[in-house]
Amino acid sequence: MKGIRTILALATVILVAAVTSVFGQTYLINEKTLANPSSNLVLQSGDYNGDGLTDIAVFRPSTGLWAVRGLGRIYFGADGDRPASGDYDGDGITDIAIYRPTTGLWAVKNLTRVYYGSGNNISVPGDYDGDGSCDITVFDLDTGVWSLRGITTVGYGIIDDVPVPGDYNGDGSDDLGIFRPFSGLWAIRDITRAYFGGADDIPVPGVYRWYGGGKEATPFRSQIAIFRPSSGLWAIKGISRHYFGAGGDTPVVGNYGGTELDEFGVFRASSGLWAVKETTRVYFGTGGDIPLAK
Ligand SMILES: [Ca+2]
Ligand SMILES: [Ca+2]
Ligand SMILES: [Ca+2]
Ligand SMILES: [Ca+2]
Repeated sequence: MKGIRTILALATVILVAAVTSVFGQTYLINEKTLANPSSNLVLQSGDYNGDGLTDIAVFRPSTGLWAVRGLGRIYFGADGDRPASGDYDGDGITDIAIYRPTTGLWAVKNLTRVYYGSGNNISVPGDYDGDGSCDITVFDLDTGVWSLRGITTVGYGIIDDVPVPGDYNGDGSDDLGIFRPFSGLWAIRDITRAYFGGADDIPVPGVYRWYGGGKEATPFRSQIAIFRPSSGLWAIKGISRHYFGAGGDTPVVGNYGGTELDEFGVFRASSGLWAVKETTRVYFGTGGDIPLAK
């Protein structure tokens, strides 16, 4: 998979972002989880039917409900679980998964259950070895240590850093990266360091433009980007600045429109509005019941 995701303390909002890229695939899947304290919904986009398009989806931790727009609803997980979807078997379809911080349980629906992680770890699934399958990975918020199950353990980051993994050089493997809110530092291991954004911003790396010569050159290269909830600013480093959304909106990023690139959008908890720039506006998920898919 491939995509984008973290824990960012933004007031009481927790952002867990993970980007992943599927090596050898012709599309990009982004996965994000964003907790919305007012609605008890966690956005968990991914490509749940393998058509190459990001699906609008939510997870309700209190009940374990997953609802994917147009596809269905199932129960998987329990109160306190964090969604950790990814393409764990490499078939091009995002698999529903949870991480249970209290015990370190990873449960991937129909595929596996393992214990990996403890303490103040958060799940940061991604394809770090570039084999096309999502790897079970945790990031220690206290120490900045990344533990990639069956692959390696690496210290990269310090306390209060926000993990922003993604494929920043377009080689098909997700790269370790952190965003440091107080200084705006982005550090992508072995690739780049830059200052972009700051403490009021949510990191939203994604593939917003073909890099360099276009799709053929280096198709899926994650770009450094931030969303500023106070103003609705979307700033993509070296590329563009747009205003989209309003104060309090939650950013959503994914290939919703079929361009193979990421579009940016927002989720508005008060109404359940999903608005994706130049692509779609739908209502799905609110502070109350989640509407039936379809
Ligand atoms: Ca899809
Ligand atoms: Ca899969
Ligand atoms: Ca992998
Ligand atoms: Ca890479």
